[in-house]
Amino acid sequence: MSEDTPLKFRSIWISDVHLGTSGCQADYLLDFLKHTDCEYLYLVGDIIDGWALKRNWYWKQSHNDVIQKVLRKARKGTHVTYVPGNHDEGARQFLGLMFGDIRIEDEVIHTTADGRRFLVLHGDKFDGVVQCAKWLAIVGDRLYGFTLKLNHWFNRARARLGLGYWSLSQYLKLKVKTAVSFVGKFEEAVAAEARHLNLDGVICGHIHKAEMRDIGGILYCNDGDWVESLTALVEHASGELEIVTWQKFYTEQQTVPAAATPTATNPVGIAA
Ligand SMILES: [Mn+2]
Repeated sequence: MSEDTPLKFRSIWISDVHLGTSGCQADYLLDFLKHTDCEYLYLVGDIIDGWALKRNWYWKQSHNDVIQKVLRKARKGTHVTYVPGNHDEGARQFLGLMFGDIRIEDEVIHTTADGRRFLVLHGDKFDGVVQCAKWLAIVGDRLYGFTLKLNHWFNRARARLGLGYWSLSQYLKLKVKTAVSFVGKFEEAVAAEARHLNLDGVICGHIHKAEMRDIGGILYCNDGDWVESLTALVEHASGELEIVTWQKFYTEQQTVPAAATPTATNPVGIAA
């Protein structure tokens, strides 16, 4: 894949970039934006993490570069729509306005090349419907092995203090199970909204879990995030939707082809 032939898509959706936090994988996103081209670009919320910036200022050159890259795309003719999320809710006071060449909307309807209509929104408004700690959904099962170890030391300390056994791992396992059911309930609630509006599907972000599946006749799509999963949702010229994981492509690009490695033509090698 060369620098001057970007991958062409009809539309691209990205969300949960969290610029302004150390967790933001701005370099990967920059690489993705450099190597792709589209007619419609949707920024589906939590692009800049205003909450985190208020607590602690963190801003790198690559974070500027992401913004510059998006503004440049908008100037060059890409239709850019910014749908603010809860972490960048400050932008919600500008709904319906244009910011340079970027349109700011609370939620929009996107029609695919094959005529299907999708509701595009961040998704945080369903937090009230689905009451549960959302961070648990992100942490997931990976924490479990660690908590088992932690549980061992935790209960040794409790025993020393003359306290009875209390299973931290059991407690967290229950919480993780609740988190898994939170994801399911969130997805169903978002799909129900699209069904209510007589649409074919919904595209959102917020829970940092890329997904594309049918929920009772509604195509639920989540474009994931750029903190951990490095994913985007793309629409091909045909109208077909697909989740792209950029980490994989990025790694492929970094792989040096065998032909490029030094060979016997190296004069130093010959002299030796
Ligand atoms: Mn969010």
